[in-house]
Amino acid sequence: MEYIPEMKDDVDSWQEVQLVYSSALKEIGTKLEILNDEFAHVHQYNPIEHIKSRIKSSESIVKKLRKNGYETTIPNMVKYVNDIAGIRVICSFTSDIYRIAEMLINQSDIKVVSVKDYILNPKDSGYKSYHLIVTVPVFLSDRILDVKVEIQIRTVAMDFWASLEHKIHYKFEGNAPEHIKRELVECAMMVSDLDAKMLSLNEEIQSLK
Ligand code: 0O2
Repeated sequence: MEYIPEMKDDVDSWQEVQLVYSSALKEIGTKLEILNDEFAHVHQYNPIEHIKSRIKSSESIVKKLRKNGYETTIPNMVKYVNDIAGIRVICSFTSDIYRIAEMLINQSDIKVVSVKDYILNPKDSGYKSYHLIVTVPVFLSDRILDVKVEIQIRTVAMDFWASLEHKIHYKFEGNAPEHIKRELVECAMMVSDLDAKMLSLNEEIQSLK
């Protein structure tokens, strides 16, 4: 059942939205932890370095709705903002990103809404990450809701780059000086080289075992 918030007063509705989305984050977080533990059991290493999750602030949601020309109502938040619940999965190697994504989307209760592979097709900024929007069932006392969660999967190096670029983006309100943008693109290339080298080193080590 698609999640459509009940029409109550705004404060009550926002609290319900937070409850529903934080439950969805717990469901996805647990699935990822189980996959990581099982992977470590079978392959003797953890593909996931760490996981960060957050509920988008009401201010950011309102900003996104306004940017896309929607009225700022609770039903519009749920309908048009796909990343109210966001989880970021930081992996050791690029190959782990695809493994984790595949293992997760193969689960029968997960429905894939969209996939954006910014590793295969990086943004002009140099941004690389694998984005999935999925729905996960949340079992409440009287209903089961399919709730959207945005999952960003990237390597430690990609995450390092994205964090700095995000800070710069906000500092200059999207208009960073050209030389900084250029250097960021160069750094993104170094990140790709580093990820490729670390992956091939790891594969060599694994083959020796
Ligand atoms: P914030 O502040 O991180 O929450 P959609 O979310 O699908 O409606 P969009 O922009 O098409 O809109 O989705 P996309 O491209 O999948 O990007 C979603 C999120 O990815 C962004 O959320 C960022 O977190 C991250 N992201 C995308 N592009 C970049 C980039 O060039 N640099 C960095 N550092 N992060 C990026 P928000 O809501 O834009 O921002």
